[in-house]
Amino acid sequence: MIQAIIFDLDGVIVDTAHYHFIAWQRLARELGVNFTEHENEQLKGVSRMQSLEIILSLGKIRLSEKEKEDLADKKNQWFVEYIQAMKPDEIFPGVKELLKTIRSKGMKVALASSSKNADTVLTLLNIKDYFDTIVDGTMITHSKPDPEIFLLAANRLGMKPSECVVFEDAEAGVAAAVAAGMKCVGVGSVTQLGKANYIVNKTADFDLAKLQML
Ligand code: B16
Ligand code: MG
Repeated sequence: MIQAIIFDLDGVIVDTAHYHFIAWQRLARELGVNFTEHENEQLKGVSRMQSLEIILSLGKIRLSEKEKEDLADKKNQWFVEYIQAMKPDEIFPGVKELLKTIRSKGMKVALASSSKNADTVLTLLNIKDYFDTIVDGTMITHSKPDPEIFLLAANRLGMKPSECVVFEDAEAGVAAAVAAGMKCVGVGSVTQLGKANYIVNKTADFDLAKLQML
């Protein structure tokens, strides 16, 4: 029986994915790498360093570890700059209500984001209190598609993987949920998220009555 829901952050609760994209695109432009929304799909849900590696491999660019760290820092500074103006009304419509309804049914709610900036984003949006536990990129060794982040979230909730459902917008995130032995609701397109058990266009479109039938 499903007793907990684990939410990804970027692309599921709020569109920080857009801010990641424009920061990576700015860096790619400086490096002379062609980088569009299409290539950006591969970056969703994966760590900052892995994202940089993908961009460098697109441009067939080889750099030292120090140079990579400097570029990753630069991208992060831009991202942090972009999100400063975020307001609570940027939370996707209906998401707060969904979180409240889940908890009112006695189920647990966790947040599991690969982002090391998740705490800043949740604070800017003023929604930290909506979660029973928060797991972010600072607490894990392997980012999605590795199942570590979801297993840690379930563990902190005192739940078995089979009792959890994950909401994810990234291919790497869906793969991580499946690898964790959890059911997954994909937020986005069937083409990208075909391995999810159920797909919705928007997070709040999910009908909780379907939860036990996934
Ligand atoms: P940061 P999620 C992920 O967050 C993003 O989808 C991904 O694009 C980003 O590279 C990653 O966080 C790391 O973010 O650079 O802020 O540590 O989708 O797992 O909430
Ligand atoms: Mg995401």
